[in-house]
Amino acid sequence: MKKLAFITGATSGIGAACAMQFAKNGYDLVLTGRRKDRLDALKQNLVSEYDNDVITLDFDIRDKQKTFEAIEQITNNIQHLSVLVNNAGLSLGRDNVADADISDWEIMMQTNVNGLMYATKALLPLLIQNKGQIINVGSIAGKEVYEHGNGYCASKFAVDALSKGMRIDLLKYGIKVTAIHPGAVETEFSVIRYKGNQEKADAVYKGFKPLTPEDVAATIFYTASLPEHVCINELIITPTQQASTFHFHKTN
Ligand code: NDP
Ligand code: 8X3
Repeated sequence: MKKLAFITGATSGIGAACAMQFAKNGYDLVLTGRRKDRLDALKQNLVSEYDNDVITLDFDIRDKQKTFEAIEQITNNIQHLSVLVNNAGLSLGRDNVADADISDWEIMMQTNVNGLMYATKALLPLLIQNKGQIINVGSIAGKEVYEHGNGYCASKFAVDALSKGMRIDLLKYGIKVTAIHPGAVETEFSVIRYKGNQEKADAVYKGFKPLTPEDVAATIFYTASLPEHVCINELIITPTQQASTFHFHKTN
């Protein structure tokens, strides 16, 4: 029987690469994000290339009611849900706690933590029904705190804690829970973090070869392709030239 992957934050970066990876491997898809034009373009692209059903849902994952309503309206079409990739997320600002904007912290917590919980809760009945898998995209920032990482690190530490808690609580339902914690991946992430300052964003990836969104998507798919009795609980993936949030071997 065909499987379905529900991917949040599919309009860009890791989420968009996951959409391609799962489509290529025969999965039907639900793709979410706020930017409807991007979702429409991605769907058109996928449908022309692969023979899969693709549903797109544009909503703000910080909005609990909209998230539940959007999922509710497609429940009948996604009975074969087997993988939820909780990927939607962002970082805003890289400032000292003393200077950081409290609304940046709020948006990161609402998106990276609340949004992940809303999508998970809304889809859990189907995941339980199908003994599915939840794949949470955390970050190396959820493993180690770094200078000026404050609010973002806190949100990703929460993703780490939630992933571990879900793994334990959902054990009895036969659900796999996997946390993927990437280091530096070149996406729109840094442009958003630095609020449109392309120069600062580009500087993040200078002097080393960062991960591509496709590298992370391939790893995520790998964890979804394992036999039923095998679960990867967590995985930290970094560029070869990055050993921690702080240690980089920059060569040019
Ligand atoms: P991108 O900015 O390229 O993609 C982020 C995605 O999240 C977009 O599809 C965006 O969609 C979606 N998103 C953000 N806010 C909301 C919202 N309020 N409602 C719905 N969707 C939202 O970044 P990445 O691909 O790099 O990031 C994906 C995940 O990977 C994030 O959780 C990030 O923290 C994590 N990560 C990234 C790393 C990196 O170095 N790039 C490293 C470690 C982890 P839209 O704007 O259309 O709503
Ligand atoms: C993104 C990686 O190191 O910029 O989650 O926080 S880092």
